[in-house]
Amino acid sequence: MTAPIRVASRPIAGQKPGTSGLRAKTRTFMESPFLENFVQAVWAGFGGISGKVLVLGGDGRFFCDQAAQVILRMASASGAARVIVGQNGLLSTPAASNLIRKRGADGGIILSASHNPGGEDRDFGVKVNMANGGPAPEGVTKKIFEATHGIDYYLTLETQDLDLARNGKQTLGTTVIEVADPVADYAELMNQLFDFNMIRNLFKSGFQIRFDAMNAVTGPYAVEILERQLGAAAGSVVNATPLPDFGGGHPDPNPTWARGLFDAVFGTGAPDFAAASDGDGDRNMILGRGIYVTPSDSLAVLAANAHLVPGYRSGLKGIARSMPTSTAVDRVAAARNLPCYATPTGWKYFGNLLDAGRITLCGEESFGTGSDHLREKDGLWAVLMWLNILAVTGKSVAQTLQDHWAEFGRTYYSRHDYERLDTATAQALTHELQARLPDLPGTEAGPLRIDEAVDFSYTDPIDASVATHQGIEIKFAGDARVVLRLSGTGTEGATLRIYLERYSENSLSCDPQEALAPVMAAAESLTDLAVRTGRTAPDIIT
Ligand code: VG1
Ligand code: CO
Repeated sequence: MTAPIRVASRPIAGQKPGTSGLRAKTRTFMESPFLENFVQAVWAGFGGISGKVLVLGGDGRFFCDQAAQVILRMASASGAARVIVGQNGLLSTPAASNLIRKRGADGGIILSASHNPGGEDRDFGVKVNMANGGPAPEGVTKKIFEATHGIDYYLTLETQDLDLARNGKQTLGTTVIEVADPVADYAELMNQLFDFNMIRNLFKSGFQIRFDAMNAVTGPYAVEILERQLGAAAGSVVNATPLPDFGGGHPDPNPTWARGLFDAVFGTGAPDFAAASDGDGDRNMILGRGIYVTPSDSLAVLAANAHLVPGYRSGLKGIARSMPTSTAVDRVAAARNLPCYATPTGWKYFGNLLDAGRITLCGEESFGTGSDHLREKDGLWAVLMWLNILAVTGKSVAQTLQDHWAEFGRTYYSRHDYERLDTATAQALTHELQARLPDLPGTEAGPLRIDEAVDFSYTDPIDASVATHQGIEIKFAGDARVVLRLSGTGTEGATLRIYLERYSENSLSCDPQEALAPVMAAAESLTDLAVRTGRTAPDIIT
């Protein structure tokens, strides 16, 4: 048996407080002891891991395999009783969340930088999840953050790498390492929530789907569930093999990075339904023949139709959205008399509401949708929700949206991202705007009049914890709104996100960017963006 060894170490820089993990350049992670120190700090965040059960997996990006071995040795050295690892180190974020919950584990580690590109010169990340299957809350990330600064050693073993291709149990020191099929338990959960027979019949009737796994982790899940179990035509799932560099692309399901799929639904021979997921499988983009569904509209449509799906037949307890997500879902909640919460950006804020049974459904404008079945957003789940609903109603995606807008009105929505900005410039811009907020109501911003201007803060209704400075929200007369916030997940400079929204009772039926032009003009006049950043157009529009 191998005895733990203590390796002298030094504190690390780069950990942002507040994020439920750590994202950095892959090369930074590869430079020992960067990863080791963060992992040792994570053990501190868990209050030690002696005798505990952990789940470990990743999205298969470059360095995942080596990082998994480092973490297994460290888990054993610190006395973990058992680590459940996805075969070949693979687990999508939702599958990891499911395993943690199903196996009653004390927590988990997911090796992924999500939608950020992978490779030796790109990004890597370590996400930390708790016993409820959800991202670590602020209290724990704070502990981890503090530990990264004080650390002066880490514990590991001197052993050979384990064979993670072989399912079953092995031992490492006194720790049981259980290599598990990454797909099986997740597929079983989907079988419980959805009417697989009905979806099977939909495909039998000739309904065509194209699912783009973007060379990332959802490939094996989508092939098993959509093609093998539900009978979608072979080849419906494209880019299905997880690659260390995701084929050189950004595994980010949006109109820019999933351009091919986007173009396919607007071209000849378009499938009835198309969808894509991100690096770690927690995001989804939904498309239909000739139509792109904004994530905010998708959440609203799912909320309005969830009762058609077996897992949600008894109705929803409540709904939550991140504050920058459009208010489309609020209108559904109001019509159905359901509580509706607006939380800060990031899935961790939904955890308490889900655990307390206050909400059933939640989502973010950033292609994230989920429910109380897990404590992470879930890409394939959203796809199956849509398929189950379409199988019941017999409508197309386009018709579903038309009908939704006819009933609830249409909330035009778009997010403009300005990436790799000079950090000081971006911070100065937001700080100055924050300082001006009290004076803004009643004044004009470009073509619009400001009604309300707030620096969003959130008090958790369950534990009363407070999160401040979660985005600048400016509401205009005429049911329009702009939100500005700086990204917490970028790894280069600063990313400014501008969220634009405008409601119309009787659908303006024109291009969303046209409908939102006055809101963008107002944002420009409030920020002097072009002059200050030298940018005249966003890098990404979703
Ligand atoms: C982005 C999204 C946010 C999401 C987060 C993690 O954060 O805007 O809604 O929860 O990514 O998603 P930010 O701080 O860059 O805006 V994932 O798929 O990377 O776990
Ligand atoms: Co993700």
